[in-house]
Amino acid sequence: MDWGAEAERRLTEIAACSEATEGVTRLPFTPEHAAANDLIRAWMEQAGLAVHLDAAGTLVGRKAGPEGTPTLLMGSHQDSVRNGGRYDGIMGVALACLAVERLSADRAALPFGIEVLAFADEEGVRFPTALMGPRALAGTLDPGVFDLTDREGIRLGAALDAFGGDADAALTLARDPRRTLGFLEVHIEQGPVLEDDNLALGVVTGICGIERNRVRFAGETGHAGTVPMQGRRDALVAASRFVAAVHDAACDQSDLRATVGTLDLHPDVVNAIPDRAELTLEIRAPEDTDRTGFAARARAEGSRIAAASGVSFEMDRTYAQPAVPCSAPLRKALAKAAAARVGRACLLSSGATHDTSAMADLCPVAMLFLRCREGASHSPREFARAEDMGLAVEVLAEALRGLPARPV
Ligand code: HGY
Ligand code: MN
Ligand code: MN
Repeated sequence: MDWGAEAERRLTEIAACSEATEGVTRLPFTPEHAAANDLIRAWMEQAGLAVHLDAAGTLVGRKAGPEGTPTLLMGSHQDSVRNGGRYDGIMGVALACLAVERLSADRAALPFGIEVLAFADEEGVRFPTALMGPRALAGTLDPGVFDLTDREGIRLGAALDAFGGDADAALTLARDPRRTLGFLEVHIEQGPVLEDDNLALGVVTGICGIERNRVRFAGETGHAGTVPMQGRRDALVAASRFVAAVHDAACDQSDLRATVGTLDLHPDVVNAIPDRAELTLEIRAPEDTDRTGFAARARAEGSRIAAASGVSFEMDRTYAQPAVPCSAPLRKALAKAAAARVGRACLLSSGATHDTSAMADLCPVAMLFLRCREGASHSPREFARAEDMGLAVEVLAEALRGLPARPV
């Protein structure tokens, strides 16, 4: 089997499960998600896995090991950002299924159980939270997330239940760490490091921490033509000053990233002064103290700008995931398998967050990165080579063969 070509075929097919034609838009608990799960179910069954949807909306493919042995978990997320790429997340599900198939082709019986997990919602694009699936397995899921709503006002819990999950039962999914060998995730790098080093694969050392904040400025609306400029309480002007101040402050901290990715206005008409401006501020850093310190300074600056503009200011954190180191023994297993196949795989950190970030609260974790053309991701331009995907299947299968049947 040409594992890379098969991976490319599968990813091309599943990319059509999208609500948009420019890139891929596949949000959790939608018809596109249901269509994608039908294809993923077939991948899992072809790999000889028994498939079920768990209460948190994760599609689980499982092959039990010998009686009493622990389980090695693999997988990634099925969802995408809006107009995203066809590799972010879903490639990790496809390659994990193919690696299990690869092992079966060799009749290689593993001394432990294996599961491939297709998580519903890693991006947190539809709802202002993320990582619900891995957090359910890690036992770190906050019940409050089920009351968060999307832009149409639909509660996450209602969307999950309607999709076939069960919000109440999702809180009881925590796995036993003693029976979990680890979690391995294969993912496109989403950056330029491997391509610049002319390398197909890399082994991740650690994943940055992240938090998302909902920021609200509220002032007073009025007629755009009759209200004098002096004394206006314009929410958008205050928000704009805040965005510029946060951006400039982040530029002074080399390994910190601060992004305002969304902005909603009210009344949002051409000839009225905005009385409400709501935005999201996302902050990432390898060190959690850098991230939380930056958030505190942003909050103070927002209050100062609001007071000077005669408007009110609120900043509420809606999601946070600490930075996580990857497990040295699992990293070694991936690096050894990669060295045997491709000569070497560099070590690199991840500025993107992943399902692995939350799985680290359950078990040892590790990630294998694939080269990403021009580092483009969260974009229709995202691309991974079929030959690199074929190599990743071989390396993942090789790494699994090398793992002991006891927690590393
Ligand atoms: O945003 C991220 O880092 C990931 O792709 N969800
Ligand atoms: Mn991803
Ligand atoms: Mn992503």
